[in-house]
Amino acid sequence: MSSNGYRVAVIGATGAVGQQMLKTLEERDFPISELKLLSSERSAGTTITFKGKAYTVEAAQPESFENIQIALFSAGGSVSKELAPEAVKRGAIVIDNTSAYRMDPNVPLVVPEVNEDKLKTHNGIIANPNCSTIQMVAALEPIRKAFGLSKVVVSTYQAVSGAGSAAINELNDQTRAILDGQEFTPSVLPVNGDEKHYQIAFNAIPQIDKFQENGYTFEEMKMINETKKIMDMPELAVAATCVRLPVVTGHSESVYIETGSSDASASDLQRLMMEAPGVTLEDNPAEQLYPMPANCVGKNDVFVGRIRKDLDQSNGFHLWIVSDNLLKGAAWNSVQIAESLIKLELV
Ligand code: NAP
Ligand code: 3JM
Repeated sequence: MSSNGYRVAVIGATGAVGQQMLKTLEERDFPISELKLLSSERSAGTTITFKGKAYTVEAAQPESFENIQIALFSAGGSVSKELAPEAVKRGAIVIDNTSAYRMDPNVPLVVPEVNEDKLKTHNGIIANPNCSTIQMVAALEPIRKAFGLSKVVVSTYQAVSGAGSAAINELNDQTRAILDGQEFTPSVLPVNGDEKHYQIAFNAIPQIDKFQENGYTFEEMKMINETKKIMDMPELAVAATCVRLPVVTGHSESVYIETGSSDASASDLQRLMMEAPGVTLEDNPAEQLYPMPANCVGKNDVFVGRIRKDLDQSNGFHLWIVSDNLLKGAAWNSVQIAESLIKLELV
């Protein structure tokens, strides 16, 4: 570190994740001596204010990374594929928010509450998991540690902000059009740039990211493969169904798990959630207390409630897990990784 901080670049600084990244860096008072804000040609030349100082956004290119120590990437997989190696070549540590390197065996895939130690094995690139994976494993890891884990079946209720600022605009515009009785043509969801687009306002779309040959979507396969990698359990049975909802921010998940032993009770799991780092228990049916996306926006924690024992399966439990997808799901987890790198003296 130079005298007053690190030389940091944010790639995708004008996007939904990049904006939260800057807000989080500011809130955490992350030690920065020099800040470079990068985007595509489209936003180059625009100005972003960080800690009261105006920065001009530049178009990202290999030379942008000269002298950078920490590069936070959230500009899509193809940008990471092209530019992350260029940043590493120039001596930067890359924290990548895209799916480009997550399953690469040479790249640690890190949720600090779960596997911070894996940072020590990095070779320049560290991958930030998918938003839906992060909030789920943060809640499941303490249960795995205490009682073992053999099976996970998850259905998600995901917010549009996970698909970028174009999807947020699409939801707002469609909602307004429908309420005003106006015509509209869907153009962003389920997959921006794909052939078919569907209405998201007042709807639910059971497709997030592209379909794979096995009938699962890529988002579902991310959850399945990333969960096994982060928890270091290739044998764990995981199934996922990912659904997009007309919610702006905050992903919800209905999760069924089977623990390794039949010794656990619902109150054991509640106690574990109460003690888990980065997790807040909100679980009191008598007072209708449970997590909801509208209440988690702007908060870094993962919120868990509705914890029940399955009525037929003695080692089966149901949980409801909610978090701000742009914070713990993306920006906060990335900044947390950067803070861990400093703490472990890896940067
Ligand atoms: P977004 O709102 O659409 O923003 C995209 C950002 O990438 C903008 O800053 C854009 O710059 C920039 N960009 C696009 N093409 C570029 C290029 N060729 N070179 C440099 N910059 C480029 O999307 P978002 O929601 O912020 O998400 C961005 C990426 O983060 C996603 O594609 C995804 O890979 C990742 N992500 C990860 C998670 C997670 O779960 N960890 C969650 C959401 C997103 P302009 O302003 O110039 O267009
Ligand atoms: C979340 O490469 C792209 O166009 C981005 C697709 C994308 C991803 C991804 O695969 O990196 C959009 C939204 C994610 C993610 O975090 O997996």
